[in-house]
Amino acid sequence: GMNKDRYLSLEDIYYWINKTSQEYPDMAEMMLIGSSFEKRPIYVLKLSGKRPAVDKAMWMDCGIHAREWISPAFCLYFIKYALTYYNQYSDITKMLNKMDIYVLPVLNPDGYKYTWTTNRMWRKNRSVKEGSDCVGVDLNRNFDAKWCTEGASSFPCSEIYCGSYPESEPEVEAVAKFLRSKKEVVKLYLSIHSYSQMLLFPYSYTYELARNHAELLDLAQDAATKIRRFYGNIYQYGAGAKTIYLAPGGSDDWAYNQGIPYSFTFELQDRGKYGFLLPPELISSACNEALLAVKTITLRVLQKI
Ligand code: 0X9
Ligand code: ZN
Repeated sequence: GMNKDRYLSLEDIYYWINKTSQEYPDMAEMMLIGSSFEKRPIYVLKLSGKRPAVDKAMWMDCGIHAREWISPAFCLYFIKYALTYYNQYSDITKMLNKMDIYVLPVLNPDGYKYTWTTNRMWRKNRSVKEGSDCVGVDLNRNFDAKWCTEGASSFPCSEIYCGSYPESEPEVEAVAKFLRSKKEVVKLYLSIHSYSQMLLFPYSYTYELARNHAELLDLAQDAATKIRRFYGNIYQYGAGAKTIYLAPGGSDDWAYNQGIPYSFTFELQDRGKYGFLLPPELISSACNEALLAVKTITLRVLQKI
């Protein structure tokens, strides 16, 4: 398929999102939730089953960090899977019948574009700040969750620059605004990154444990165990601060503190052999195992809510 064996350019992704919403008008609604610093549109696809309206939803975003190309590829892979196999496979049918699924394929379009044209290893967005020659804010340090404390930097040239204030970046503001407006219905938040093969959950801004730590741990463990059993790959799992590092201002911690009780950040393949430069031949393997983790966690969350 179009997005299984190669990475898509930003233009191709925009085209793909639009085409997909037209091919599935009764299941996929294209929503414009904001625009980037360089004024590119930020689109969400709202996926729903063919049924009356429901009051539950999940959210998944991809492409917060520009160079993590497997992440947007996974969002597209997931959308394709959901629309193709609805009413064919019971797992995705159940998910779409019980909840709306909001998918944001490229949260950081300016950065993604920049990795295709100029610097493949760019991480941040492309915002310009008066008085600094350095460009970009780390969008996963710009959310309002213990903003800019230990694990982020207030230095604009840093790769983990937190920005001038929480939600200073239009990409973060768009997501935060959308999720605030939907926080009563969104029960599960997923953010897709790479690399290192980890399933992380709050908190990352503190070593303190989340209220439902045991439950989050159990869900992550179940997903990691299934990946290992079916595909052989090892995923570490746990609270972010302990499992990866202390890092404030992240979307997962922010969403969790908004009252979304199930919040995860996935770090997809690999464990460092290729790192961010995961070859196109490995896209389907990375996506298949991530899909298993998404389905495992979502179906179990559906039992709880
Ligand atoms: O540092 C990050 O933002 C993520 N790792 S990455 O290598 N993709 O940059 C981890 C995010 C974990 N969650 C939070 N820090 N809130
Ligand atoms: Zn990342």
